Amino acid sequence: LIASLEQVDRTYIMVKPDGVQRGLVGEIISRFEKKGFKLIGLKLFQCSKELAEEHYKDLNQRSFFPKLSEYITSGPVVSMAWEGVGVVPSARKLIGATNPLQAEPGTIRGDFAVETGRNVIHGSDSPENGEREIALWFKEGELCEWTPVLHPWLR
Ligand code: RTP
Repeated sequence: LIASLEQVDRTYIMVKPDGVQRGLVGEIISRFEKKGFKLIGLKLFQCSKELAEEHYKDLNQRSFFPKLSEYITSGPVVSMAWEGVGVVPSARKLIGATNPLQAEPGTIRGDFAVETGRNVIHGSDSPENGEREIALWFKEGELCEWTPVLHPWLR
């Protein structure tokens, strides 16, 4: 009841091409489901260079930007929108540090990745960026608002 008064946020989570190629999609979705967040958008998607570069536009002066764009467009990604109380920082915790060698065991990057340039997954870094990125990656009508009837204690 108290939790229901708290702000519900949305985050953009993306399994990057290496995660898709390595068969980690189910495992990753499962971690977010089991945590108790609500999936409101999901698609397998081959993105354009333009979209990848718009998504990472804050990094466009960095030396690794061309490689990052090449990486994200190298194969399909799985785009997801997740909703819940505190979902943005909590997802970042589930994901682990950007450099997988610094990510704790038990996190997605800590368990499944070695290199920063192949770190399996993306998660928005603020609720504002969550909204921005969801609007960027999903078209109108692709998100689904629904009420979990079997588990009303989860949102
Ligand atoms: P993300 O946005 O993908 O969740 O990653 P993040 O916030 O943990 O890290 P950020 O600094 O925003 O970097 C975005 C992505 O760029 C790639 N990267 N490569 N030195 C490098 O080669 C380098 N640094 C960053 C990673 O894929 C990182 O997730």
